[in-house]
Amino acid sequence: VSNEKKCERRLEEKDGAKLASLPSGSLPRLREPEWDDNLGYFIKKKLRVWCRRLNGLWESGLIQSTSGDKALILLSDGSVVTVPTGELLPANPDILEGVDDLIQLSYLNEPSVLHNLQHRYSQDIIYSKAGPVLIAVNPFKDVHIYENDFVTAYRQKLLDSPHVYAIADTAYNEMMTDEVNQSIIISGESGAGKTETAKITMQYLASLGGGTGGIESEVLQTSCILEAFGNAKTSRNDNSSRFGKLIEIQFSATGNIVGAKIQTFLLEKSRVVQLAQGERSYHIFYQLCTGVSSTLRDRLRLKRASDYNYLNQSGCMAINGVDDAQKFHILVEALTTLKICKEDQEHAFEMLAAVLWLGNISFLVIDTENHIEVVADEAVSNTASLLGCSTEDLMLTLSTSRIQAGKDKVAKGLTLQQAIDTRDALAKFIYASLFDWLVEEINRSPAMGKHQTGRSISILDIYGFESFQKNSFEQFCINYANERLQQHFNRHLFKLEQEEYELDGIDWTKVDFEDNQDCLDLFEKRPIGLISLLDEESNFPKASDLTFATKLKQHLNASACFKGERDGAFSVHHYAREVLYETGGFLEKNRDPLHSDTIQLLSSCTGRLPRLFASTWLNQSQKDASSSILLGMSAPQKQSVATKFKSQLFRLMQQLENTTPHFIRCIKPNSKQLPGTFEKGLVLEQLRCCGILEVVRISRYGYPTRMTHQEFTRRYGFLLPENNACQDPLSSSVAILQQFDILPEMYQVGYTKLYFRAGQIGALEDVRKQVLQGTLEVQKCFRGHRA
Ligand code: AD9
Ligand code: MG
Repeated sequence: VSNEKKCERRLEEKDGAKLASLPSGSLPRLREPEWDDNLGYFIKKKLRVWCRRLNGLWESGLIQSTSGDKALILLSDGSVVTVPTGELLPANPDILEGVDDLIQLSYLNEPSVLHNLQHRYSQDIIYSKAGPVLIAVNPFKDVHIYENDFVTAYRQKLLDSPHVYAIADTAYNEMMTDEVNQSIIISGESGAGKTETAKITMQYLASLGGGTGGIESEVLQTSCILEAFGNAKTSRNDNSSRFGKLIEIQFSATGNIVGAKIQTFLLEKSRVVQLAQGERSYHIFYQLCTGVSSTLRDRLRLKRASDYNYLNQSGCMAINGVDDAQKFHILVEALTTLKICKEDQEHAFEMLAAVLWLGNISFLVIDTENHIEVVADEAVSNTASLLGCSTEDLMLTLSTSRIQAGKDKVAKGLTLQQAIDTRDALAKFIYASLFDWLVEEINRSPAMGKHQTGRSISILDIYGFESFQKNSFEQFCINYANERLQQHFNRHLFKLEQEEYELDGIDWTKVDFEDNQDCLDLFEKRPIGLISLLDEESNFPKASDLTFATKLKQHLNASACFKGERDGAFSVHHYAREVLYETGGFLEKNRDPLHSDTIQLLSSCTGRLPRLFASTWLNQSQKDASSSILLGMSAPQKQSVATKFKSQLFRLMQQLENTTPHFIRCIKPNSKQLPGTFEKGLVLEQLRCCGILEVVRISRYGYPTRMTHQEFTRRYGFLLPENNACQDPLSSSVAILQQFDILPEMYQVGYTKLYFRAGQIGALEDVRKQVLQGTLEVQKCFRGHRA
């Protein structure tokens, strides 16, 4: 439906006949010389070039002379250097300095793309386009472009420069006119600005779709709750999201917000019990410890944050410029707005306090085999009382494991490490269950409609591609998710590109694109793929992280995307780059084991939430077991973390496939979270990782420079003999192209636009400039170029 509508709209705009290419005359052709064989042209015309210096960075300069494969370059700082000609690339003409859309550039090489973004960034213009993709470079300061007058300006189309508002507005309009669900997919690395961008998008939609009942403010409040429970300070970002989320905002037929639904993905549980130096656990713990009222503090038996082992292990308790106590009050308000009653709020806080006290439970080694007993102190009694179980049951669960011996179960003492693992597993389980419960509660809130309106905009804020010095199971899952999203991105962009050409009626031989299906197969193929083999090894009692690595090598070495490495490691050739994973911890993290004793303990608690968490877990395990039987597995099995994540991703992709996507790529300009600092190398790396250069590369195959016939004739029309001046824009465009006799393979004429291959506009610009400067007469300009 939407395509037909769009097509109709375009045909209405212009009834002109299709002009695929123009007859070529006998005149010599004016065109931008190919770069490879034309250093001479750049010297003669004094055109700028990029030259790569020894430090790998690009600088702009002018070629003075060439000799063999060396060129003498005058740099902008006045110095002259000798550079191999292979290290030179063409720079863009001045009129293309700081263009809104990268594909307007005549030359799409990396230094040109980078320079354009940096030029804009230095003027606080943080948004740019790369074709249909919005690029957002994190300003790390207030840029004052989100106030109400900006909302109005974008709404009324008074502004059309790239902006999140423009993307949100397009999505909103397409949803309203075409009645197709939309999605806004935000990606980028940690600290790049995804979550802020998601909030800015929601804020715009809320102000557009502000209906009655204040639902939009409730929708906005969800961010505050999710961030308190799901964000933490990391070394990369003081407010880093440790989960992925999709928020679907639903609208009525009149365009008002009627509800929202939140889905979350793979919360980082390990953070609850283990912190890296200088990082914090989830914000909520610190907010609770500092902000809680004294009566509730007594009831929760709460101490200061620094008294808890789970919080004080990293040497970081506060965040610069953040008032945790104040945040706590804002959080409570948000919970109340979303109709989570006081009683439930307190139940939730009890669970948080229980987790904190769990971390303070200690063990005493009682024999030479490292068996332990639980130290019966306030940590144990407080945990038990917060959960609603007896101290004895809690101590028994943490110190023994009951195993089946014939018909009976016998208790076996745990070693110190086993006891610590059991305690930490319980803490992680309670926290993750609390998070899921909270999301459910928010979704159940009356404000969060159950409406299936067919008019919705989903905003995806998911962890970006990660490649660290040491990569483990978490990066494995995150990068797999990004691989899936990348495929969605590629498919869509190629489709869009080709659709635009077809709709505008131009010749376009379909171009194959570099698919990442091989890499996805490497992850997903059954029975021989990374995830299947991981599951198989996870279910095998004698297996270890090392046998897992060996197994991968045995089975996957034939895949072009896989490389077995030494010492329990393997590499995956991702779309962004190769990542080395170390298998240490993979099996345990994938199994995510929880003793049946632990579940039994929670089931027996008097607290409402512990029982709820236990029964939810049991229900899920039953579902897993029946599906594992359906899948033909020999014994019923709990689904592994990787497999669960995979099916979540499949569902997500299905959901996204049914929407019209809009892509936003966030870029982090420096790693110090500083304003005004643009580190070229870091930005370039991200442009590569998030596929921006790929988009630009795709465009290079096609016709990256587009101008409507109106724009084109406005700029170059004066070059025509006077009798042509009054023609309609399309005919004028064609006349100009004919006059200049541009090679037919260098452009296409569409119904509404002209499409040029890279570099063409530069040549026309050159003639225009000379005519304007009076160095070339209009009548003679063609002859001049023929000479
Ligand atoms: V992570 O993968 O969740 O660790 P994000 O979500 O990509 O990461 P976030 O949105 O949290 O990054 O942005 C990091 C910080 O950059 C914010 O806390 C702000 O201080 C800053 N930021 C991001 N976008 C903007 C903006 N448009 N204007 C001003 C911004 N500051
Ligand atoms: Mg985030």
